[in-house]
Amino acid sequence: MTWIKSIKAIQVLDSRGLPTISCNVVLGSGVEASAMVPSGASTGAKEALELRDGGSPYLGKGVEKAVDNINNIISPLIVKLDPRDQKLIDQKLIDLDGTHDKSKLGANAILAVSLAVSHAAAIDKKIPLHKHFADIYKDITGSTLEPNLPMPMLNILNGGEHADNNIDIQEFMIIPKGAINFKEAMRWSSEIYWNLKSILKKEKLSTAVGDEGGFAPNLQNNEEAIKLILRAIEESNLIPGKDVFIALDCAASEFYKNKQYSLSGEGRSLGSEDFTDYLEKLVDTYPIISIEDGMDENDYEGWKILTKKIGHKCQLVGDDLFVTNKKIFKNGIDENLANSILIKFNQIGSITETIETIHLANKHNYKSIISHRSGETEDTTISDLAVGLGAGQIKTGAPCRSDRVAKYNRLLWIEEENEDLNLSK
Ligand code: 2PG
Ligand code: MG
Repeated sequence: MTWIKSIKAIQVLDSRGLPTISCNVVLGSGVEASAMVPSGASTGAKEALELRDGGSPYLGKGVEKAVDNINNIISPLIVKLDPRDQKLIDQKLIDLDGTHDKSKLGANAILAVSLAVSHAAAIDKKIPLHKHFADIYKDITGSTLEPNLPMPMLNILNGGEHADNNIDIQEFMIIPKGAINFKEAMRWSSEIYWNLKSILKKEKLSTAVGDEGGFAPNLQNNEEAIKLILRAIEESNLIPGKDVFIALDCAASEFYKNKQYSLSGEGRSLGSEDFTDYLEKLVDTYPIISIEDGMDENDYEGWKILTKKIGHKCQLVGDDLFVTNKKIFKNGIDENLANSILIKFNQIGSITETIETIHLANKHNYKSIISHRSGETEDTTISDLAVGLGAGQIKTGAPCRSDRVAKYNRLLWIEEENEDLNLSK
């Protein structure tokens, strides 16, 4: 029988230079695997709790308590269990914590173990991680999915909480929908990224990058960002609205104050209804096919108006709105909010719960987009998750910076090694 021999975690650094957890699992067979957890900046209020130490080391951001929880509390409970039984292991972790938001042991501690166990089990089964995730999905839900390569959404211009510029919208992404395969999608995206850099230089704008590797210049307004990206697409001999489309993550909770959407970069504030008009105009003017967190996470009335107004012509993605939490998501589905969900496993804290949320989305015809966090590591688990569950879309930053390209590079290898997998359109 396959069994877990030991679990050990240490504190390492993420892409912002802040502490996070690296967890290593050793099996009785000698198989060994590790995983690291990401961390967000524009977090939803209802996310599971990321346990931080406080005090002065690392400006209070240390994760030594969470590391201790793994090494001293979680490890004795998990040792000897079968790593292939992800559902059982995650349930033990959830029960051991006992809180609704994983605030006792820390969602970062629980997720680190959950991820590392899945990696070790895949190696032990001698199958790629994405195939193991497909097996876990079947085990948890009783149903199967068609694996595929996700269409990438690449954030090439950063604003909001991810950059120190004056742009209110957090992410301006390109979607290379017309590409025939993942390799071509990445080539187009890299070319557009480099052409955008040349255009910014020509316009004497900054080419410094934000947290997710996209450029972060100061601009007149949000529309200028879109226009610059359209120019970069054209300079790459590609056609906006045919080959390449645009997606936005407004991360609107970050600029919703006193019931107003305060676009400080543009010097104006809009009420809910007016902000939905603003977004509708953008969708009608530009080849925008996806908008994430268009409204504040608690502005349900705004979400209802937005979904009614543009939900038929644009993917509307709930990130802070649903926080990968199946209970919160189910309420949103019942209320007809948005039509898609962003999936970030550290918002909920385990593989099993992440998969349950994706299953709920599948049952209700909501699209799932697998996502990185703005604070990342070289861990590539999300690439395999996107493939194995056939999610169809992944967003993991610009085609630049190792913490971002590690995920795209993993997908390039998966494509190379699996001729049967198609790029999802
Ligand atoms: C988001 C994410 C990732 P953060 O809002 O979608 O891009 O950002 O990890 O800071 O929440
Ligand atoms: Mg978001």
